[in-house]
Amino acid sequence: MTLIDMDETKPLNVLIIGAGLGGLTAAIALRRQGHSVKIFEQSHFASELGAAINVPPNAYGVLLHLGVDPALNGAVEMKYITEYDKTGTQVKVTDFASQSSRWQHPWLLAHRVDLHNQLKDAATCSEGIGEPAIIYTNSRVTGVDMKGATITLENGDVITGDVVIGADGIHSKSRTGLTEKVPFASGKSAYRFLLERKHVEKVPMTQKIVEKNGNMAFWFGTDRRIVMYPTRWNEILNFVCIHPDKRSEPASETWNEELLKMADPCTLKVWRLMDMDPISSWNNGSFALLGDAAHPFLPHQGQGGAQAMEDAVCLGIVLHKGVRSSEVPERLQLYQEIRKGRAEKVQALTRMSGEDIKEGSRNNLDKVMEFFIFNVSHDETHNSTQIVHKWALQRGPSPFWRMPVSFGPLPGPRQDVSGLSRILADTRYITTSLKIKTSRTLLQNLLPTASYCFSSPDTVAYASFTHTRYDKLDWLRGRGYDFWSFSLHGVEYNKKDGTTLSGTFMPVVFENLTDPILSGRDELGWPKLYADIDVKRSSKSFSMTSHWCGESFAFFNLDGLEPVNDPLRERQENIFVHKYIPATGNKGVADVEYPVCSPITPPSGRRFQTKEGAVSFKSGDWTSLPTIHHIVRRLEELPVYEFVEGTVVEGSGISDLGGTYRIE
Ligand SMILES: Cc1cc2nc3c(=O)[nH]c(=O)nc-3n(C[C@H](O)[C@H](O)[C@H](O)COP(=O)(O)OP(=O)(O)OC[C@H]3O[C@@H](n4cnc5c(N)ncnc54)[C@H](O)[C@@H]3O)c2cc1C
Ligand SMILES: *[C@@H]1O[C@H](CO)[C@@H](O)[C@H](O)[C@H]1NC(C)=O
Ligand SMILES: *[C@@H]1O[C@H](CO)[C@@H](O)[C@H](O)[C@H]1NC(C)=O
Ligand SMILES: *[C@@H]1O[C@H](CO)[C@@H](O)[C@H](O)[C@H]1NC(C)=O
Ligand SMILES: CC(=O)N[C@H]1CO[C@H](CO)[C@@H](O)[C@@H]1O
Repeated sequence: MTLIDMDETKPLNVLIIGAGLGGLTAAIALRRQGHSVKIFEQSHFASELGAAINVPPNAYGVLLHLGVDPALNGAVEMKYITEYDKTGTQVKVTDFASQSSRWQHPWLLAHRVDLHNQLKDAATCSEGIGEPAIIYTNSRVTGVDMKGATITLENGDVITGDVVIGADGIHSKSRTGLTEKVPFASGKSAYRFLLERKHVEKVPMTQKIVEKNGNMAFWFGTDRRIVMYPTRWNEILNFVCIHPDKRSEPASETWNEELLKMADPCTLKVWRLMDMDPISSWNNGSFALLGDAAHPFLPHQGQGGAQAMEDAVCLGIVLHKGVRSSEVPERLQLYQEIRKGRAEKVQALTRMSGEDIKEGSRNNLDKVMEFFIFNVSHDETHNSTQIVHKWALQRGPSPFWRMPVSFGPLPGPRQDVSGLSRILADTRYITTSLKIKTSRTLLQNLLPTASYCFSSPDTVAYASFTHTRYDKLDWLRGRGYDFWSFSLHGVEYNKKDGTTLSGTFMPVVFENLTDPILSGRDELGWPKLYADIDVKRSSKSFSMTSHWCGESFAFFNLDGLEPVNDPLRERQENIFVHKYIPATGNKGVADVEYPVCSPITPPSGRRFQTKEGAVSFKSGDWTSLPTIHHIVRRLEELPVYEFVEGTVVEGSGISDLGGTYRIE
């Protein structure tokens, strides 16, 4: 849905602080929307440290949507999860691949450097959708003006854009404008190192654990755990050893020592695992946080990078092509509404799944599995798309909603797809009405409640059959349709407050197109039904036959039509209809029942008139007209005391009946 004119809007100038996994993914998402993206990275190389990273299905889906496929760059599909106890005894093997049909995308294990390079390429390459993002390395950001979308660099340079994204990681500087909270030590640290698989295979004691491709292995102690998984075409093994801060030395299991001995001291690093309480707001003005800057993650579920990527794809959808600079603050607020609840929930569950195991119990991998099965079942691309769609509808002009409601409001004669009014000035019409004098007593039976009555108690009253042909309707892409109605003149509606409205009561309308039938019934409350309508017209005559599935039941004729030159006094007329919608599953009970008034200005185009005319009906029986026999029978039984006149009016410009209202 498009609420804005794409041609009129300029791309946004996006400034991203930090070229980590989150900042780069955001750059890709935003360049693909046609925006102009600049990234400011403090480090010289803007390259990742070694070690590997999980790309769970929720993140893989995001990356594929953005045209980045880590599997093409050596990321390995996780196929098995093997659990060991602390002595190295195998406890359980889960065939993970057999479960993966639950998600659209597999679970990948990527080398961080490979993934980072791939994202950097996708953000900055000259091919691809949109303008390449520009990365400024060695550009440490020291200040942010959130309202003015302005950043200050360490060297004093000041840069202003339309939006600033703080993707500067766990020790975010840009976050300090939003909160005084800072990360705290979680009590655990992690060694991370990489080994070549071929070396591990050579050692008899460790050979067994690397037999299978795509195998993720866990060793559980009470307050420590080791996670190992392969990456880069299954040739490299990534180890994470999580343990209490105070014991930053390896456990003395022999196989464990064996592995550590193999690690290259240059790649072996100790990381203090930091945590942070949720902050109350991620955004202010034209500034928003993303990734670890907004929600630092513990590593237990491989969701830190994944949530940063979900943030990034959401940002691209919220700040889609065509968004104006002035809309940025409200859209960043929407971004927070979409993302904050989920990211912080996943963060809390990650924390729980890293808790120490109680003495005597096996491990908490079942809990971990349950969490991640649930939490990776999320598709942020599609989720954000739907939410932004709904949000956009709510703030546009309010169009009519009617069935089916699943897809949003329906365009109709009174509103286009974004709720704006239609142009009806070009619509051509020909209206032919045949007025008769007939029995007031019979007509009175057609009034649905005692609040409607004839203004005169005479035994005669006037009624009209009116056929109209519309052409060049904007809302039907220039097409038209035919309809005819029956109306009772000289009717009053007596309101409960004692006042009275005068007008014409319309018991039924037949139309030969479904769309106006449905919009007219639902939006206006007009009693419309379907019928085929055939019209023959010459300069002097008019004839109409109406059919239901080939069965003719209504016949109107006029002869001797002559042009009339006296100007018509335009006077507004009240058309009364009785809106009624039955309650589902509750016969005879209405969900909705009330009187409706459509004020109408009679057509004032070229007029022709005659006194020669006839109306007749053929009601047949319930076999020939199984759905409308009772209606036609009532029309058929009306005596024509006098054919009063026939009138044809031709012109252009019609009302959309937008002034229709509920009487009470
Ligand atoms: C041991 C460990 C294991 C992990 N394993 C996984 C895993 O398997 N799967 C997973 O999804 N996540 C994992 N994570 C978490 C994941 O690494 C982070 O959540 C993710 O990197 C966050 O991305 P980011 O872009 O928000 O931040 P970062 O990747 O930290 O990037 C921030 C960037 O901003 C730059 N920067 C900082 N300050 C400034 C400044 N003032 N000016 C300019 N630039 C600045 C930094 O140099 C950096 O490049 C793990 C984390 C740890 C510690
Ligand atoms: C944004 O920050 C300003 C200045 O600190 C503050 O007054 C304002 O309340 C903040 N707005 C929101 C929406 O948080
Ligand atoms: C979209 O995500 C939110 C949480 O972020 C969730 O509450 C909602 O149910 C999701 N919608 C769908 C259709 O999955
Ligand atoms: C409605 O009837 C007219 C004939 O009067 C015909 O020209 C037109 O095509 C019909 N419209 C539809 C949608 O059948
Ligand atoms: C955000 C989210 O979906 N969190 C879910 C993660 O999994 C747990 C356990 O299944 C659910 O309770 C959370 O709602």
